[in-house]
Amino acid sequence: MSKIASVDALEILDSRGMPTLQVTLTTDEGVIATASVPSGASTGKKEACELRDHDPKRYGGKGVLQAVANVCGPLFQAVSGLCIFEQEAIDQRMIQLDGTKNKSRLGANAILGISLAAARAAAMTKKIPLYRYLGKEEPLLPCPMINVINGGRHADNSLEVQEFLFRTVGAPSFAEGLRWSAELFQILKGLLKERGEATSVGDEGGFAPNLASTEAACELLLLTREKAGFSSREVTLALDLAASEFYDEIARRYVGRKSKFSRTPQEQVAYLKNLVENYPIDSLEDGLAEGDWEGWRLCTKELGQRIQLIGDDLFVTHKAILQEGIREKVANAILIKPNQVGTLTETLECIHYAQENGYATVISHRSGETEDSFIADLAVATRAGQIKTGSVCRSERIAKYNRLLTIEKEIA
Ligand code: 2PG
Ligand code: MG
Repeated sequence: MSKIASVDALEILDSRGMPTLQVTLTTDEGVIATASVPSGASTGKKEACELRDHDPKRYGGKGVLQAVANVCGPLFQAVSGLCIFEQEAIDQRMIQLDGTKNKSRLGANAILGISLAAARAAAMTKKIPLYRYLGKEEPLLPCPMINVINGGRHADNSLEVQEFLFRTVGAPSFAEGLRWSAELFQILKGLLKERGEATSVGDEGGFAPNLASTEAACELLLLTREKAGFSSREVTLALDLAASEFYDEIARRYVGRKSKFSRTPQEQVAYLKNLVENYPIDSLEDGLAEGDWEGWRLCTKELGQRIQLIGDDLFVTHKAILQEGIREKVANAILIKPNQVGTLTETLECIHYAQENGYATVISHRSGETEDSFIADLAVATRAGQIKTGSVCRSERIAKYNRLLTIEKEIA
């Protein structure tokens, strides 16, 4: 009993209007679970392969009908009849059938859809919440990292840095942290309006104003914090530079695409140091590019004792790359995105490995999201400590925060 009886998939749209997958899995006991797969804009080179159709007549080549067919055909054949509680066996079967290093034959998007739907079906079968099924220890609510200003690839504005975030590190509960964040967001909106700046939002729900520089954005966030009445102990700033997006691998230089600068890796580290000295920033993500391990090493040496240094494109949720990072003393935290690796089992392995080695873990959304709130349960179950799932607007982001509010009430 509790065996996988059927699997179906549908091409749906993500929050950017791009096609992605929704997978529905049914067990022989009639339990029906659905999961959807997100998609990123600023992707790491070593991410598992997101299978797209490349048919120019549909969605500009971005359709996922082949991935849908893979779910319904070969992947279903591979997992059909497996016990729903054997997550590792389910994932392993799919990995084996795919047979490539980066899941490029059948698609990490197709594989992840089944992987997540299987876990959800298992929780439903046991009649327990997903976070209880996924976690063996006491659940822990994460501190939110709220992305209030979007730049880089996530907005058509002047800002090079992809994400400016508030961290409500001093909040006594998740609900309070979220309230603080929502209040900060509204105050920021007012300040932008006063200055005649646009209050339209980017892909992840943060504002996308045409501010003059990274520093100008940080100043504005400081003013916002002050106006909202929060201290430096209660609310801190974080940046995701997504620096792989502006690194020239041949010249080995960081070159601005929206603003004019060209820096060597050493200069980039000095620049980051300067930012941390001038602003209450206690977390930097992808401050260096994925291909610049020299720069990463230097940055970790200079700043690793002082603040959180998160590897996103750098580690792409791959345990083997994280292992190398730990050996090389690179970064001290990892961003976790299940679709970067393509199965729940590998995601959990990577989280546990990071935690065992003293690296902080931040569970993350993608810029292209759906209303699926799986990562909220994942964050609680794994005691990740932090979650980054966009701003406090746009329903695909809010779905995760609202799910966390529900969980917090449930476990109180
Ligand atoms: C990031 C993510 C999520 P994307 O770089 O951290 O915020 O963006 O999904 O575009 O990779
Ligand atoms: Mg990132």
